[in-house]
Amino acid sequence: MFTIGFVGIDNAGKTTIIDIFSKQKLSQTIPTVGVNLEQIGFSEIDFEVNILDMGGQKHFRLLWVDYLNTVDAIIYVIDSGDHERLDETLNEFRKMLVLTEVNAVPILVLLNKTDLPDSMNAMDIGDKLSVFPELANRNWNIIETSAVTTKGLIEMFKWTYSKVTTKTIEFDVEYRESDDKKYYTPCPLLLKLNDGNYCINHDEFTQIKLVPLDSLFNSEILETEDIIKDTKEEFKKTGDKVCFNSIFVSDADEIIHCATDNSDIEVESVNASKEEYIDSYNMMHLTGGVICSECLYKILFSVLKRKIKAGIELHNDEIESVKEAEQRRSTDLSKC
Ligand code: G3D
Ligand code: MG
Repeated sequence: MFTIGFVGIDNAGKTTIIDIFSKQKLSQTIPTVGVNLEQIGFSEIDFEVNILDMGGQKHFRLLWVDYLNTVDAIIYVIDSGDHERLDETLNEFRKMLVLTEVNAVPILVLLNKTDLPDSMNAMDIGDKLSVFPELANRNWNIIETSAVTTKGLIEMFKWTYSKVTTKTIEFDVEYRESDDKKYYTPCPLLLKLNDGNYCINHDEFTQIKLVPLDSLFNSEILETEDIIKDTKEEFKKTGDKVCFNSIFVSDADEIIHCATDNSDIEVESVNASKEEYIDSYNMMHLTGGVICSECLYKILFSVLKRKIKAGIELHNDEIESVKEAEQRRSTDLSKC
């Protein structure tokens, strides 16, 4: 079994990221006391790891030294939105390099919270880190992550897996090609939760009904527009949205065509990029594709927060859906 140490000053997002893998939760508000050990298994790929979550508050940093000598890889987490504490985290990073000179394992730096406005980017921080002479002989890398959109978390997983096992792994969303179009199946904008299927298109978490992609390619159906129209009408009766469980992505012009509402989405106009959506889908897949009402509430709530920050007007039904999720969450905590 391999051991990975998560290090970084307090509030960087270490526990939140670990929880996405271990508990499929999106956030954790209790600061880590001391050092926590989690064991996480990924049965699909026969991979089990110990995760050490090392408390980042000043008085716990002394504990790092003992634990760092037991790890096979280090993940150092930096809050990209916290300009004020940048010097502090760079100093701790350098101390950590010195502490691990004997056990000089690979280091991955996560520039986390890149969903925040005014966040620092990997180029700038990478430049600052690379001047440390202690880093010269180390196997290291830096990636941008977000525990909110799950951006970069697949890359983090792939990197860590390849460093500790010396094997590589691919988690690609499956797609099929027809008329030069790539149809992702299942759709990367689809979240399969235990209380239904949700479409995360346009930052909305709309509950939808699924129509298998294959019915779109059935040889008896010549006109896909017709099946979209018919099915939409059918579901109008029930008040549900219909999803064809397919997203057409045009690589050339960065346009996502959504078969749910037959619309084109410009990737720039949505909060996350196409790759981020696909990563989010992959992450769900990796963690079992299921999250409970507690987490659903957190996702919905984070969407509202992001909209408020961006100055977007909220609809009443969005607020109602968060209230509903909040209610389900309090009665459904046992599933977490
Ligand atoms: P730590 O374990 O490194 O000390 P935590 O940090 O995991 O406890 O996270 C600290 C706070 O940052 C939490 O906020 C958490 O939700 C938030 N956070 C973690 N990752 C991200 C991210 O990628 N983006 C954003 N926007 N926030 C993140 P709260 O308010 O719960 O204390
Ligand atoms: Mg913590």
